Amino acid sequence: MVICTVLSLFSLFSKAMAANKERTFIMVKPDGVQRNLVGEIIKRFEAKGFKLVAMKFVLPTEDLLKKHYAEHIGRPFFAGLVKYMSSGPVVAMVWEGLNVVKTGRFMMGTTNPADSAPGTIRGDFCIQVGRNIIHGSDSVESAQKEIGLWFDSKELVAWQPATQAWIYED
Ligand code: DAT
Ligand code: MG
Repeated sequence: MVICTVLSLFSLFSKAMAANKERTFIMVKPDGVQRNLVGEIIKRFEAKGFKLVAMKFVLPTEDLLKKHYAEHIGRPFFAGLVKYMSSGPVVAMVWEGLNVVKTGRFMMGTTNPADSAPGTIRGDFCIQVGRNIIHGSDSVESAQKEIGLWFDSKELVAWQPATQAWIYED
């Protein structure tokens, strides 16, 4: 009986821990870098309470971008999208936390900044869909694919932020 209770408590604890470890791929696009919005964007994810797991400043190749945006191959904006995304350096990041994929999308705002609510990143800092300054994974599965494309597993840093007990109940 005691063992069962301990095991079920452990199982609940493990599930909560696993949920807190969801990851997303966030990227400041070339326009966000050129417009000096890198710090502003990082600040929002940091201040929210999410944990930075990896970050790099990189000039992406067209080959990498074609893989990253493979779901859009054939769309009329695809060529322009790859050209714009390869036109300058980007800041690629992995952020971790409870529901980080969905919350990250809320923080970004909708794809077209014209529809993004004020207070969101796209709502506050950009105007057109073709210059919407930030990328964020749209599902846990996309996040896993994108993190694997942009980062080597050795680049994902294991660390314990001192703030965790003040951000999560468990
Ligand atoms: P999101 O970046 O919100 O996930 P998406 O995956 O539908 O949006 O599209 C990827 C990017 O492609 C988007 O951030 C900007 C560009 N894009 C999408 N639709 C477009 C359009 N109609 N015209 C120009 N660019 C577009
Ligand atoms: Mg997308």
